Amino acid sequence: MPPPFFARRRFLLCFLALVALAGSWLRAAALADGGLPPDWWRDAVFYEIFVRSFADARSGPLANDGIGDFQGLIDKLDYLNDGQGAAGKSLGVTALWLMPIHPSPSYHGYDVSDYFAVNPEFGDMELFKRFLAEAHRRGIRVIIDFVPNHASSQHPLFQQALKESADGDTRKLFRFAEVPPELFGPWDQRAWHPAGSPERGFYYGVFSSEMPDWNFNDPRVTEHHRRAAEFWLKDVGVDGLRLDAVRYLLEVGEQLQDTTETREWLREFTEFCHRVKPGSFIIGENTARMTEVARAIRGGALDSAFEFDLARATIESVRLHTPGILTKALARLDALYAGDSPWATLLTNHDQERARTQLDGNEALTRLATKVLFTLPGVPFLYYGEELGMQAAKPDPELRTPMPWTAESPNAGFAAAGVRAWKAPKPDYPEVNVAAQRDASDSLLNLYRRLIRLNESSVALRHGRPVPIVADSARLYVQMRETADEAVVIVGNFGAEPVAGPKLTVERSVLRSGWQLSEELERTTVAAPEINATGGFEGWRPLPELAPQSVYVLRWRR
Ligand SMILES: [Ca+2]
Ligand SMILES: [Ca+2]
Repeated sequence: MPPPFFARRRFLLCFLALVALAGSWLRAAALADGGLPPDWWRDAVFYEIFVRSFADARSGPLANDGIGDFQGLIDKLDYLNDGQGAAGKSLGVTALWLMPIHPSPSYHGYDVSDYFAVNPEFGDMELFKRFLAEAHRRGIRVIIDFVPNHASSQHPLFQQALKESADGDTRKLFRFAEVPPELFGPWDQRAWHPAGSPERGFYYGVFSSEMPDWNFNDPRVTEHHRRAAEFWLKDVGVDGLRLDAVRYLLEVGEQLQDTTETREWLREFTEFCHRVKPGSFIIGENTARMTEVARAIRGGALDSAFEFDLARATIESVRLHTPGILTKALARLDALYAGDSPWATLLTNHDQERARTQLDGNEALTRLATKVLFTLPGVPFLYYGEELGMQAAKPDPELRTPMPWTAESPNAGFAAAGVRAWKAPKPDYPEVNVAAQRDASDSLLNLYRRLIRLNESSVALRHGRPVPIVADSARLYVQMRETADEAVVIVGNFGAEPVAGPKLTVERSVLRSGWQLSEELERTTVAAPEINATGGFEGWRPLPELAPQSVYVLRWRR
């Protein structure tokens, strides 16, 4: 019979196991009925999809028109996450961001002509809801693009405004002026556009004449946007919104971006979304520098935002073999957010050259950048096709070409072979496609799978508190983060040659002797350090040598 201490401990372990089991059952149940645990997005890995380019249905009313649609998306959900966890063969992402799905005159959809409907080329609302249910069934949550700053010039309200005289009521929903107060916008583009005839004046469209800015000083605009947000979050059941171009909502005098009034509007809008759907996730596209992005997030204007400075630092660090660029960016973020990490990490999105293109087509560097991405603090976002190493430079439509599923000519499995696709796939699709990489264990696709699971399994990796760590070589990438019962040290060699492993010193951490240590990424064995009374170690050399372009994740578990 064990002594009472062990009996108590066994009871405690059983109890904890039951609690964990109940927790996972509750999570699954919550996903099924649409309820959302708070901050679910902090544990998610997001995948950004351009519906037009993902998959054309093979049967039904939307089939074989060369345009991706919701049915095609449903048919490919098992590729993204088959709901079987590590036992399955899927990529393992747990959330999707769909680029605009609303009716729009453009191919990209960032000029919305009806905020309450879906683009008929993609399907109808019933089909969209079926897609949503299929995603939720697999444990995948879905956020959609929401474009608050501007409408389409084809939006019925703007069309009506164009017809009105200068004091017309609908004109007040947009920014009209008899004479433009200034001709140019924040990046010296033309921002005031003639409204058709001299007596109708000009209107403001920060992006283009096809995208008239809403006038947020008119309360009807806020009311319209809130009704639309409530419709999608509550009636349709999406799990969050990705807000487009949030720097530009409210202009104040000559200040055309990053105004206090914009952050205040966003804070109230985000609160509204949380009220109508508790747990809904509001992430913004703010292309400002990290100080401004942090001000928005920390002030409650957004739950999260893309950390574009960090993305640039990641790519440049890898491209120039200079981890210091990234280390400095991370140190600034740690200071700005006091150790919290609510921001979204990425290598690229639909507006940027593909990662492999930015890395001069180099596959080894692309793999390295990917390893760095999924070992950064934050919430990772991945743009479709990056997991295959697609390459593309601007103009924008080239960044948004059909997903290559197979080597089938001429549509790469995106659409049936006899169909004329809305856009041709990239010419390297015979090699760069899902089928070619799925079963090749050393493929980029399989590296993504491994990294996504590693990232999802480690709270310390995603959101651990930063721990000061000193290495005896400044040429290496070294980070440490910890939670109450886990610690990770990330060691990277960004160079093309092997180097000697560094000696690492930590003064204090959560570590205690007896915690289990393993290396989780490069599949190597490491020597454990002597942990002192404050959780520190001195001059520890975990690896004799670091392979070229490698990232090691040394992970302790209690
Ligand atoms: Ca179609
Ligand atoms: Ca605006």
